Amino acid sequence: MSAAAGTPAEGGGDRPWQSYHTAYTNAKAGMEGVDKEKVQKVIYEMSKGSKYFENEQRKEALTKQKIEHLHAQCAILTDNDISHFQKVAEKKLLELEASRDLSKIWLHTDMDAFYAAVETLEDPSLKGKPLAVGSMSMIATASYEARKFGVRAAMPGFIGCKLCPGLVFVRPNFERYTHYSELTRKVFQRYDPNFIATSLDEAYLNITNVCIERGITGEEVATELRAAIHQETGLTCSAGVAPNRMIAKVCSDINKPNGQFILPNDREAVLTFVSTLPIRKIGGIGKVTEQMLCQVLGINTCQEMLQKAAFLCALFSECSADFFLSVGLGLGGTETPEQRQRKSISCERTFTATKDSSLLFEKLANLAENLTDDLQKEGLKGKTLTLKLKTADFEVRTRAVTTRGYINSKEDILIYATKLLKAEMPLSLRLMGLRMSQLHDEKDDSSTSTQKTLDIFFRSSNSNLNVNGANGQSITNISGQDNGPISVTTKDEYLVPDTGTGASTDQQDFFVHDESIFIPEQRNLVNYNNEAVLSNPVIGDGLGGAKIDDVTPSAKVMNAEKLDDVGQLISHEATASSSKPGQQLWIDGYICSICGFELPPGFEEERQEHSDFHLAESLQQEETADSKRPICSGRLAEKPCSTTAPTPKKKLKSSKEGKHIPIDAFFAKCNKSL
Ligand code: DCP
Ligand code: CA
Ligand code: CA
Repeated sequence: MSAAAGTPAEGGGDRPWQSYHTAYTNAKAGMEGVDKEKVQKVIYEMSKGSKYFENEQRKEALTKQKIEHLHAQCAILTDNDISHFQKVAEKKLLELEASRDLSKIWLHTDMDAFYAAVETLEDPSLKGKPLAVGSMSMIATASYEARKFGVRAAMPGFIGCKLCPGLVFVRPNFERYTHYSELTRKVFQRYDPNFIATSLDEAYLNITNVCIERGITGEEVATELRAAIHQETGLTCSAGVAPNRMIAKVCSDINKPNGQFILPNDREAVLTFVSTLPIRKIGGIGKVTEQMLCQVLGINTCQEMLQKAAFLCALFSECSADFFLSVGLGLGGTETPEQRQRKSISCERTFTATKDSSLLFEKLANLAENLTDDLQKEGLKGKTLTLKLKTADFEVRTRAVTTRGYINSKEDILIYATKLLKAEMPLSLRLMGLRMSQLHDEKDDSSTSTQKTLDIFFRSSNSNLNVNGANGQSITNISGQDNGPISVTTKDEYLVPDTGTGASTDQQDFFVHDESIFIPEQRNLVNYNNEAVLSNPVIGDGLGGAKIDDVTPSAKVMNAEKLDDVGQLISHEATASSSKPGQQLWIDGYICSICGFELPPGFEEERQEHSDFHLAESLQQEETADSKRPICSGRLAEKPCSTTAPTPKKKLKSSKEGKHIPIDAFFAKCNKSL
C-alpha cells in the first residue's frame, strides 16, 4: 500500500502552509471559488507559534503516527490473511446488502447560513454584505458573501478580518436562533411528528407516509416544505431526499443554499451516487479518518471502500469496518430511532462578568427556578446536580453533588447549588449553569427517607468539603453530622493535564476506534425532538449546530464509582481526566466538558470543529492578553465588529431559484478540494 497522491509535504519547504490543514481550510457550501492556498497561507501566518498552531501540529503528528501504524499493520498481512479477510468482507457485504431497505423516504433539511440569515432578517441593512456572526475570537457562521473570501464557521474573527477586510460582525443572539428554530420545527411536525432534530438548524424527517397518503413525490414534499419554512420564518433552507438518512444529509448539501437534491429509491441510483462521492462528505468521516483511509488504502470515494473491503476488515474493528462497508454500499439509517431516555436537564446563563456575590446568588436562584420548572414540567427528579461556572478568565469549573435520593424542588436544588457555589467563593463569574442528571420519573421515586439525610447534611454549616484536586477532579464522599452519604465531583478545566493517561489513551483511541473515531450514523442518531436542543439552547457558547471531526486523542472519560459509608455503590457522574486549556472532553460521551454543549457521538466532524472552536477561543484570549492591542486595527475596513441592534422583522426574498448545481459539477468541485 502506498500513500495516496497529494500527501502534503511534511511541515517544511517553501510553502509550509500547504501542509497546514485546519477546520478553517475545509470548504463549506459557498466556498467553491475560494483561493484555498491563499486562505491556508493567511491562517498559517496568523496562527504560527500560537497554542492553537502547536495543537494543530500535535494533532497532525498523531495522525501521522496512526497512519504509520496502519501502514505497518498492512505490511505484515500475509496472503493468507488477505484471502481470509476477503471472505470475511464478502460475507459482511452480503449481509449488509440483504439489510438494504428502499421502502422509506427520508428528507434532511438544513437552514442556510442560519445565524447569519436570522441576523439579516432582523436587520435588512446587512443584506448582501460579507457578514460574520461571532466575535474577534470566534466566528459562529459567515454569510455566503463572506464565504467567498474564505471566511467560515469556527474561524477566529481576527483571521476572518484578514481574509475579508470589509467583514461586518454581529454578536450572536441565541434566543433569536432558538425562536426561529422552533418555528421551523412546527413546520417539520406537519410532515413527520417524530422528526429528528440534530441541531437548531437541522432535522431528519421520515416523509414516507406523507408521500403515500397524499400521493406526492419526495421532491414535491421537499419543495413544499422549503416553501412553508420560508413562509413561516422568512428564511431559506436546503433539503435532500433519499432512501436513508446518511444519504439524505449528503443530498441536502448539494444544492445549498436554497436548493434541494433528490435521490430516487433505487439501488442503482444509490450505488452510482456513492461511486463518485468523496468519503469526507459522509457524517462521521472527519479529517483524520479521511487522511487514514486515503493515505493508507488509497480510498477517496465511498465506492472505493468496497474495493478495499478486505483491508478494512483486516485493519479496523468490526464495528468500524461495518460502517465503512455500509458507506460503500450507500446504506444508512431508515428506521426512526427509539426515543432515547433523556440524560440530563440543564440551563445556563451568560452575563457580564461580576464578583458581586449577592448578584451571583440571585442568578443562581433564577437558575434553580428554571431547572425546577423544567424538571417538574416533565415529571422528573434527579440525583446529580452539577454547577457549572465560567470565571471572568474563562476558566470553566464544574462542581457536582450526587445525592442518594431524587430531588426536584427549587428549595432542595437551591440548597445544594448554594453550597457548591459558596465553596468556590470569592470569584468573578461570567457564566453559571445548573444541570440535573441521573434522572428518574417521579412516579417511580421512593427516596423520601434518604432525601431527609441529605437535607440535614446540606443544612449543616460544619460540613467538610474534602476536595482533592488531583488531575483537576476528584470524587469525594462527604460525611455530614448524620453521616448522610453523598459525593461531590469537581473539575477545573485549566489545571494540570493527566500525564499518566495521555499517551496511552492516544494509542488506545487509535487501536480501539469504535467509540472514538468512527461511529455509524444509524447507531447514534438521537431523537432530540423533545430533548436537549429545545430545552437547552446553546446559550453563551455559540455552537448551535456545530460541525465536527475526530475526538481529541487524549480525550478520556472516567466513570468513577465509590462505596458509600454504608457500603452501597454510588455511581458518580462521568468526569474528564484531562483538563489542559483547550482540551475538551465529552462527559457521559456527549456533553462538552467546557461549555456543556451536547453532541451525540456519531457526529465526529462536528465534534472536531467544536473542539477547534474552544482552541481558537483560548488562542484568542492568549493573543489578546499578550498584545493588548486590537488585533484587527488597521485591517478592518468599513464597519468592523459592528454590533447591530434588532430592527423590525422583514421577510427575505427567496434568491436562488433555478441556480442548482448539477451533481457531476458538485462532485468534481468536491474532488478538487480533497
Ligand atoms: N455554528 C457554530 N459554530 C460552528 C458551526 C456552526 O456556532 N463551528 C452555528 C452557526 C450556524 C449554525 O450553527 O449558523 C448552523 O451551522 P451550519 O454548519 O449548518 O452552517 P450554516 O447554517 O451557518 O451554513 P450552511 O448554509 O452551510 O448550512
Ligand atoms: Ca445550516
Ligand atoms: Ca447545520
